Amino acid sequence: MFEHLDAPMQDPILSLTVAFREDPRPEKIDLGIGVYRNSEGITPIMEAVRTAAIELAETQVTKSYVGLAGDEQFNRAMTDLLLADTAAYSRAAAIQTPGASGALRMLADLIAYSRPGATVWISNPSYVNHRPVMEAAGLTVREYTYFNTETKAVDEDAMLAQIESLGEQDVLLLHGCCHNPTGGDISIESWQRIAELTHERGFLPFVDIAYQGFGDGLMEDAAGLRVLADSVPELVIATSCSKNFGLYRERTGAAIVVGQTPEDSLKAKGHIQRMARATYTMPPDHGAALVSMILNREELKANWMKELASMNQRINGLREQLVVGFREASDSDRFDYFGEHRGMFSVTGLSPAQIEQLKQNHAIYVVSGGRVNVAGLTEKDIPQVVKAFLAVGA
Ligand code: PLP
Ligand code: TYF
Repeated sequence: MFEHLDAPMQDPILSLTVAFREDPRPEKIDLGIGVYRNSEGITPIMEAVRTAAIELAETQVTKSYVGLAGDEQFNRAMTDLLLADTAAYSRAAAIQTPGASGALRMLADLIAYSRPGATVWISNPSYVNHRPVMEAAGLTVREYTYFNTETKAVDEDAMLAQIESLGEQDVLLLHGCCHNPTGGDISIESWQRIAELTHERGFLPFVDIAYQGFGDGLMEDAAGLRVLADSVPELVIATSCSKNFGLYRERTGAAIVVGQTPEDSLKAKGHIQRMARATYTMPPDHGAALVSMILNREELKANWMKELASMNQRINGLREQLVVGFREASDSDRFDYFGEHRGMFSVTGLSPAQIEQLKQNHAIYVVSGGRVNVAGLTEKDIPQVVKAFLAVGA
Protein backbone atom coordinates (compact mmCIF):
# COMPACT_ATOMS: atom_id res chain seq x y z
CA MET A 1 0.00 0.00 0.00
CA PHE A 2 2.74 2.46 0.86
CA GLU A 3 5.37 1.57 -1.73
CA HIS A 4 4.28 4.35 -4.12
CA LEU A 5 4.48 7.16 -1.59
CA ASP A 6 6.64 10.15 -2.45
CA ALA A 7 8.96 11.68 0.14
CA PRO A 8 6.84 13.72 2.56
CA MET A 9 7.47 17.44 2.81
CA GLN A 10 9.30 18.31 6.04
CA ASP A 11 8.38 21.13 8.38
CA PRO A 12 11.35 23.49 7.90
CA ILE A 13 11.32 24.65 11.53
CA LEU A 14 11.04 21.22 13.12
CA SER A 15 13.83 19.85 10.86
CA LEU A 16 16.07 22.73 11.92
CA THR A 17 15.48 21.77 15.57
CA VAL A 18 16.66 18.23 14.81
CA ALA A 19 19.78 19.49 13.00
CA PHE A 20 20.57 21.79 15.95
CA ARG A 21 20.27 18.94 18.46
CA GLU A 22 22.70 16.85 16.43
CA ASP A 23 25.32 19.62 16.16
CA PRO A 24 28.17 18.78 18.61
CA ARG A 25 29.66 22.32 18.70
CA PRO A 26 29.31 23.67 22.28
CA GLU A 27 28.99 27.31 21.17
CA LYS A 28 25.92 26.58 19.01
CA ILE A 29 22.94 28.96 19.21
CA ASP A 30 19.37 28.03 18.23
CA LEU A 31 17.42 30.94 16.78
CA GLY A 32 14.94 28.57 15.13
CA ILE A 33 11.80 27.15 16.73
CA GLY A 34 9.56 29.60 18.55
CA VAL A 35 9.98 28.81 22.21
CA TYR A 36 10.78 31.32 24.93
CA ARG A 37 14.01 30.78 26.87
CA ASN A 38 15.10 32.41 30.12
CA SER A 39 18.57 33.82 30.80
CA GLU A 40 19.82 30.28 31.46
CA GLY A 41 18.59 29.12 28.09
CA ILE A 42 15.76 27.07 29.59
CA THR A 43 12.10 27.11 28.54
CA PRO A 44 10.70 27.26 32.07
CA ILE A 45 7.55 25.86 33.62
CA MET A 46 5.82 28.98 34.92
CA GLU A 47 5.43 29.16 38.68
CA ALA A 48 1.63 29.44 38.62
CA VAL A 49 1.50 26.44 36.27
CA ARG A 50 3.64 24.33 38.61
CA THR A 51 1.57 25.34 41.65
CA ALA A 52 -1.67 24.53 39.83
CA ALA A 53 -0.27 21.19 38.61
CA ILE A 54 0.68 20.11 42.12
CA GLU A 55 -2.73 21.04 43.45
CA LEU A 56 -4.47 19.33 40.56
CA ALA A 57 -2.49 16.13 41.15
CA GLU A 58 -3.59 16.14 44.77
CA THR A 59 -7.23 17.09 44.33
CA GLN A 60 -8.37 15.76 40.97
CA VAL A 61 -10.66 12.79 41.59
CA THR A 62 -11.04 11.32 38.10
CA LYS A 63 -9.52 11.17 34.65
CA SER A 64 -12.83 10.26 33.06
CA TYR A 65 -13.83 12.03 29.81
CA VAL A 66 -14.73 15.72 29.95
CA GLY A 67 -16.67 16.26 26.70
CA LEU A 68 -16.37 17.41 23.11
CA ALA A 69 -16.06 21.11 23.98
CA GLY A 70 -13.50 20.44 26.72
CA ASP A 71 -13.55 22.42 29.95
CA GLU A 72 -16.29 25.08 29.75
CA GLN A 73 -14.76 27.07 32.59
CA PHE A 74 -11.55 27.23 30.53
CA ASN A 75 -13.53 28.28 27.45
CA ARG A 76 -15.14 31.14 29.37
CA ALA A 77 -11.81 32.25 30.86
CA MET A 78 -10.14 32.32 27.42
CA THR A 79 -13.05 34.33 26.00
CA ASP A 80 -12.73 36.77 28.93
CA LEU A 81 -9.02 37.21 28.33
CA LEU A 82 -9.62 38.38 24.77
CA LEU A 83 -13.12 39.76 24.53
CA ALA A 84 -14.28 40.97 27.99
CA ASP A 85 -16.33 44.17 27.66
CA THR A 86 -16.45 44.12 23.85
CA ALA A 87 -19.67 44.11 21.85
CA ALA A 88 -18.82 40.58 20.66
CA TYR A 89 -18.59 39.11 24.15
CA SER A 90 -22.22 38.13 24.64
CA ARG A 91 -22.38 36.57 21.17
CA ALA A 92 -19.18 34.51 21.50
CA ALA A 93 -19.02 30.72 21.81
CA ALA A 94 -15.75 28.93 22.53
CA ILE A 95 -14.47 25.38 22.34
CA GLN A 96 -11.25 24.01 23.82
CA THR A 97 -8.87 22.67 21.18
CA PRO A 98 -5.46 20.95 21.02
CA GLY A 99 -3.46 24.19 20.83
CA ALA A 100 -4.13 27.05 18.45
CA SER A 101 -3.24 24.52 15.74
CA GLY A 102 -6.37 22.53 16.62
CA ALA A 103 -8.38 25.76 16.64
CA LEU A 104 -7.05 26.78 13.23
CA ARG A 105 -8.05 23.44 11.76
CA MET A 106 -11.48 23.31 13.40
CA LEU A 107 -12.27 26.86 12.27
CA ALA A 108 -11.01 26.06 8.78
CA ASP A 109 -13.32 23.02 8.72
CA LEU A 110 -16.20 25.19 9.95
CA ILE A 111 -15.56 27.74 7.20
CA ALA A 112 -15.30 25.03 4.54
CA TYR A 113 -18.65 23.62 5.73
CA SER A 114 -20.41 27.01 6.03
CA ARG A 115 -19.01 28.62 2.89
CA PRO A 116 -17.87 26.00 0.37
CA GLY A 117 -15.39 27.48 -2.08
CA ALA A 118 -14.18 30.14 0.36
CA THR A 119 -10.70 31.62 -0.09
CA VAL A 120 -8.51 32.29 2.93
CA TRP A 121 -6.10 35.20 2.56
CA ILE A 122 -2.90 34.85 4.56
CA SER A 123 -0.06 37.36 4.93
CA ASN A 124 3.08 37.05 2.82
CA PRO A 125 4.93 35.64 4.67
CA SER A 126 2.89 33.89 7.37
CA TYR A 127 3.20 31.17 10.01
CA VAL A 128 4.53 28.04 8.25
CA ASN A 129 1.44 26.00 9.15
CA HIS A 130 -1.23 28.44 8.01
CA ARG A 131 -1.28 27.31 4.39
CA PRO A 132 -1.06 23.54 5.11
CA VAL A 133 -3.86 23.67 7.69
CA MET A 134 -6.20 25.74 5.51
CA GLU A 135 -5.51 23.59 2.46
CA ALA A 136 -6.03 20.40 4.45
CA ALA A 137 -9.54 21.69 5.21
CA GLY A 138 -10.13 22.08 1.46
CA LEU A 139 -9.93 25.87 1.40
CA THR A 140 -8.21 27.89 -1.30
CA VAL A 141 -5.32 29.94 0.04
CA ARG A 142 -4.08 33.25 -1.36
CA GLU A 143 -1.58 35.73 0.01
CA TYR A 144 -1.87 39.44 0.72
CA THR A 145 1.11 41.82 0.64
CA TYR A 146 2.44 42.29 4.13
CA PHE A 147 6.11 42.84 4.84
CA ASN A 148 8.41 45.32 3.16
CA THR A 149 11.82 43.64 3.25
CA GLU A 150 13.60 46.96 2.71
CA THR A 151 12.05 48.87 5.60
CA LYS A 152 11.49 45.70 7.70
CA ALA A 153 8.03 47.08 8.48
CA VAL A 154 4.53 46.18 7.36
CA ASP A 155 3.45 47.84 4.11
CA GLU A 156 0.07 48.74 5.56
CA ASP A 157 -1.09 50.78 2.55
CA ALA A 158 -0.45 47.90 0.14
CA MET A 159 -2.07 45.46 2.55
CA LEU A 160 -5.20 47.60 2.99
CA ALA A 161 -5.46 48.26 -0.75
CA GLN A 162 -5.61 44.53 -1.33
CA ILE A 163 -8.13 43.97 1.45
CA GLU A 164 -10.37 46.54 -0.24
CA SER A 165 -10.92 44.07 -3.05
CA LEU A 166 -12.03 41.13 -0.87
CA GLY A 167 -15.65 39.99 -0.90
CA GLU A 168 -18.16 37.67 0.73
CA GLN A 169 -16.39 34.49 -0.37
CA ASP A 170 -13.20 35.61 1.36
CA VAL A 171 -11.71 35.08 4.79
CA LEU A 172 -8.98 37.41 6.03
CA LEU A 173 -6.52 35.67 8.36
CA LEU A 174 -4.76 38.19 10.61
CA HIS A 175 -2.14 37.73 13.33
CA GLY A 176 -3.56 39.23 16.53
CA CYS A 177 -0.10 40.44 17.65
CA CYS A 178 3.60 39.52 17.43
CA HIS A 179 3.44 38.52 13.77
CA ASN A 180 5.06 35.18 12.96
CA PRO A 181 7.56 35.25 11.25
CA THR A 182 8.22 38.96 10.65
CA GLY A 183 7.72 40.61 14.07
CA GLY A 184 6.00 43.49 12.22
CA ASP A 185 2.52 44.33 13.51
CA ILE A 186 -0.13 46.66 12.07
CA SER A 187 -1.24 49.93 13.71
CA ILE A 188 -4.52 50.35 15.54
CA GLU A 189 -5.65 52.63 12.67
CA SER A 190 -5.21 49.73 10.26
CA TRP A 191 -7.32 47.49 12.52
CA GLN A 192 -9.98 50.21 12.46
CA ARG A 193 -9.81 50.38 8.66
CA ILE A 194 -10.09 46.58 8.45
CA ALA A 195 -13.20 46.76 10.66
CA GLU A 196 -14.74 49.30 8.23
CA LEU A 197 -13.78 47.17 5.24
CA THR A 198 -15.35 44.11 6.87
CA HIS A 199 -18.67 45.99 6.83
CA GLU A 200 -18.19 47.35 3.30
CA ARG A 201 -16.93 44.17 1.66
CA GLY A 202 -18.52 41.37 3.69
CA PHE A 203 -15.45 39.14 4.20
CA LEU A 204 -14.92 37.18 7.43
CA PRO A 205 -12.06 38.26 9.72
CA PHE A 206 -10.16 35.33 11.27
CA VAL A 207 -7.67 36.29 14.00
CA ASP A 208 -4.90 33.93 15.08
CA ILE A 209 -3.48 35.14 18.39
CA ALA A 210 -0.75 32.82 19.67
CA TYR A 211 1.40 35.34 21.59
CA GLN A 212 -0.94 37.42 23.76
CA GLY A 213 1.29 39.03 26.40
CA PHE A 214 4.55 38.72 24.44
CA GLY A 215 4.35 42.10 22.67
CA ASP A 216 3.35 45.06 24.82
CA GLY A 217 1.18 43.37 27.47
CA LEU A 218 -1.90 41.16 27.79
CA MET A 219 -4.53 43.83 27.10
CA GLU A 220 -2.36 45.85 24.72
CA ASP A 221 -1.75 42.79 22.53
CA ALA A 222 -5.49 42.20 22.11
CA ALA A 223 -6.24 45.85 21.26
CA GLY A 224 -6.52 45.30 17.48
CA LEU A 225 -8.65 42.21 17.89
CA ARG A 226 -10.87 44.15 20.29
CA VAL A 227 -11.41 46.87 17.68
CA LEU A 228 -12.83 44.20 15.38
CA ALA A 229 -14.81 42.61 18.23
CA ASP A 230 -16.53 45.94 18.96
CA SER A 231 -17.60 46.47 15.39
CA VAL A 232 -17.80 43.51 13.02
CA PRO A 233 -20.86 41.26 12.67
CA GLU A 234 -18.91 38.00 12.55
CA LEU A 235 -15.42 36.97 13.64
CA VAL A 236 -13.50 33.78 14.40
CA ILE A 237 -10.46 33.50 16.67
CA ALA A 238 -7.77 30.86 17.26
CA THR A 239 -5.97 31.35 20.56
CA SER A 240 -3.15 29.51 22.31
CA CYS A 241 -1.75 28.88 25.79
CA SER A 242 1.46 27.40 24.38
CA LYS A 243 3.57 30.53 24.77
CA ASN A 244 1.92 32.74 27.39
CA PHE A 245 1.39 29.84 29.81
CA GLY A 246 4.45 27.91 28.59
CA LEU A 247 2.21 24.87 28.01
CA TYR A 248 3.54 23.99 24.54
CA ARG A 249 3.41 20.19 24.72
CA GLU A 250 0.15 20.09 26.66
CA ARG A 251 -1.66 21.25 23.50
CA THR A 252 -3.90 23.90 25.01
CA GLY A 253 -5.89 26.44 23.04
CA ALA A 254 -9.37 27.50 22.00
CA ALA A 255 -11.48 28.32 18.97
CA ILE A 256 -13.89 31.21 19.48
CA VAL A 257 -16.77 31.93 17.12
CA VAL A 258 -18.65 35.21 17.09
CA GLY A 259 -21.78 34.94 14.95
CA GLN A 260 -24.39 37.58 14.24
CA THR A 261 -26.46 36.24 17.14
CA PRO A 262 -25.63 34.09 20.18
CA GLU A 263 -27.73 31.35 18.60
CA ASP A 264 -25.64 31.41 15.41
CA SER A 265 -22.45 31.12 17.47
CA LEU A 266 -23.83 28.16 19.42
CA LYS A 267 -24.84 26.42 16.18
CA ALA A 268 -21.33 26.97 14.84
CA LYS A 269 -19.86 25.60 18.07
CA GLY A 270 -22.08 22.54 17.73
CA HIS A 271 -20.70 21.94 14.26
CA ILE A 272 -17.14 22.30 15.51
CA GLN A 273 -17.93 19.69 18.16
CA ARG A 274 -19.30 17.42 15.46
CA MET A 275 -16.15 17.88 13.38
CA ALA A 276 -13.85 17.49 16.39
CA ARG A 277 -15.60 14.20 17.13
CA ALA A 278 -14.61 12.96 13.69
CA THR A 279 -11.01 14.20 14.13
CA TYR A 280 -9.66 13.79 17.68
CA THR A 281 -13.00 13.64 19.55
CA MET A 282 -11.91 15.42 22.72
CA PRO A 283 -9.08 17.82 23.49
CA PRO A 284 -6.45 16.84 26.11
CA ASP A 285 -7.54 18.07 29.54
CA HIS A 286 -4.40 18.71 31.57
CA GLY A 287 -3.22 22.08 30.21
CA ALA A 288 -6.74 23.52 30.11
CA ALA A 289 -7.43 22.37 33.68
CA LEU A 290 -4.32 24.26 34.82
CA VAL A 291 -5.20 27.42 32.88
CA SER A 292 -8.74 27.27 34.19
CA MET A 293 -7.49 27.04 37.77
CA ILE A 294 -5.01 29.89 37.26
CA LEU A 295 -7.44 32.27 35.61
CA ASN A 296 -10.17 31.64 38.14
CA ARG A 297 -8.01 32.18 41.25
CA GLU A 298 -6.96 35.69 42.04
CA GLU A 299 -3.61 34.83 43.59
CA LEU A 300 -2.56 32.37 40.88
CA LYS A 301 -3.71 34.75 38.16
CA ALA A 302 -1.69 37.63 39.64
CA ASN A 303 1.38 35.39 39.86
CA TRP A 304 0.95 34.29 36.24
CA MET A 305 0.48 37.86 35.02
CA LYS A 306 3.61 38.97 36.88
CA GLU A 307 5.78 36.22 35.41
CA LEU A 308 4.36 36.78 31.92
CA ALA A 309 5.11 40.51 32.21
CA SER A 310 8.69 39.73 33.21
CA MET A 311 9.09 37.40 30.21
CA ASN A 312 7.72 40.15 27.99
CA GLN A 313 10.17 42.66 29.48
CA ARG A 314 13.02 40.24 28.93
CA ILE A 315 12.18 39.85 25.24
CA ASN A 316 11.90 43.60 24.76
CA GLY A 317 15.16 44.03 26.69
CA LEU A 318 16.91 41.56 24.37
CA ARG A 319 15.58 43.55 21.43
CA GLU A 320 17.09 46.73 22.88
CA GLN A 321 20.42 44.97 23.50
CA LEU A 322 20.48 43.81 19.86
CA VAL A 323 19.85 47.37 18.68
CA VAL A 324 22.69 48.71 20.85
CA GLY A 325 25.05 45.82 20.00
CA PHE A 326 24.50 46.21 16.25
CA ARG A 327 24.77 50.01 16.39
CA GLU A 328 28.14 49.78 18.09
CA ALA A 329 29.54 46.99 15.94
CA SER A 330 28.20 48.13 12.55
CA ASP A 331 28.33 51.86 13.08
CA SER A 332 24.89 52.07 11.51
CA ASP A 333 21.24 52.02 12.50
CA ARG A 334 20.23 49.41 9.95
CA PHE A 335 19.43 46.86 12.66
CA ASP A 336 17.15 49.19 14.63
CA TYR A 337 14.22 47.14 13.34
CA PHE A 338 14.89 44.66 16.15
CA GLY A 339 13.58 47.35 18.49
CA GLU A 340 10.52 48.09 16.35
CA HIS A 341 9.38 44.50 16.03
CA ARG A 342 7.33 42.78 18.71
CA GLY A 343 7.07 39.24 20.05
CA MET A 344 9.49 36.39 19.63
CA PHE A 345 10.47 36.84 16.01
CA SER A 346 12.13 39.18 13.55
CA VAL A 347 12.70 38.63 9.85
CA THR A 348 16.24 39.76 9.14
CA GLY A 349 16.54 39.68 5.37
CA LEU A 350 19.40 37.17 5.55
CA SER A 351 19.86 35.35 2.24
CA PRO A 352 19.87 31.52 1.99
CA ALA A 353 23.67 31.68 1.51
CA GLN A 354 24.11 33.83 4.63
CA ILE A 355 21.88 31.48 6.64
CA GLU A 356 24.02 28.56 5.50
CA GLN A 357 27.24 30.38 6.45
CA LEU A 358 25.85 31.19 9.88
CA LYS A 359 25.17 27.52 10.40
CA GLN A 360 28.41 26.17 8.92
CA ASN A 361 30.89 28.77 10.18
CA HIS A 362 29.26 30.15 13.32
CA ALA A 363 26.97 27.35 14.63
CA ILE A 364 24.01 29.76 14.56
CA TYR A 365 20.72 28.27 13.40
CA VAL A 366 18.24 30.55 11.61
CA VAL A 367 15.03 29.43 9.86
CA SER A 368 14.96 29.63 6.06
CA GLY A 369 13.38 32.94 5.15
CA GLY A 370 15.66 34.62 7.67
CA ARG A 371 13.45 34.54 10.76
CA VAL A 372 15.27 34.68 14.10
CA ASN A 373 13.75 33.83 17.47
CA VAL A 374 14.84 36.74 19.65
CA ALA A 375 13.15 35.08 22.63
CA GLY A 376 15.51 32.11 22.22
CA LEU A 377 18.61 34.24 22.86
CA THR A 378 20.42 34.66 26.12
CA GLU A 379 22.18 37.91 27.01
CA LYS A 380 25.59 36.30 26.67
CA ASP A 381 24.78 35.14 23.10
CA ILE A 382 24.32 38.66 21.80
CA PRO A 383 27.96 39.59 21.06
CA GLN A 384 28.47 36.27 19.23
CA VAL A 385 25.30 36.78 17.18
CA VAL A 386 26.18 40.39 16.30
CA LYS A 387 29.70 39.42 15.24
CA ALA A 388 28.53 36.47 13.16
CA PHE A 389 25.77 38.45 11.40
CA LEU A 390 28.26 41.12 10.38
CA ALA A 391 30.82 38.49 9.36
CA VAL A 392 28.37 36.99 6.84
CA GLY A 393 27.56 40.45 5.49
CA ALA A 394 24.15 41.07 7.08
N1 PLP B 1 -0.43 30.32 15.22
C1 PLP B 1 0.74 30.96 15.20
C2 PLP B 1 0.83 32.29 14.53
C3 PLP B 1 1.87 30.38 15.77
O1 PLP B 1 3.03 31.02 15.70
C4 PLP B 1 1.75 29.13 16.39
C5 PLP B 1 2.97 28.58 16.99
O2 PLP B 1 3.17 27.73 17.69
C6 PLP B 1 0.51 28.49 16.40
C7 PLP B 1 -0.55 29.12 15.81
C8 PLP B 1 0.30 27.13 16.99
O3 PLP B 1 0.33 27.15 18.37
P1 PLP B 1 -0.08 25.90 19.26
O4 PLP B 1 1.16 25.37 19.86
O5 PLP B 1 -0.98 26.51 20.31
O6 PLP B 1 -0.78 24.92 18.42
O1 TYF C 1 6.77 29.18 14.42
C1 TYF C 1 7.23 28.59 15.40
O2 TYF C 1 8.42 28.39 15.56
C2 TYF C 1 6.25 28.10 16.46
C3 TYF C 1 6.38 26.65 16.76
O3 TYF C 1 5.13 23.01 12.72
C4 TYF C 1 6.04 25.73 15.66
O4 TYF C 1 5.00 28.48 16.07
C5 TYF C 1 6.84 25.59 14.54
C6 TYF C 1 6.55 24.67 13.56
C7 TYF C 1 5.45 23.89 13.68
C8 TYF C 1 4.63 24.02 14.79
C9 TYF C 1 4.93 24.94 15.77
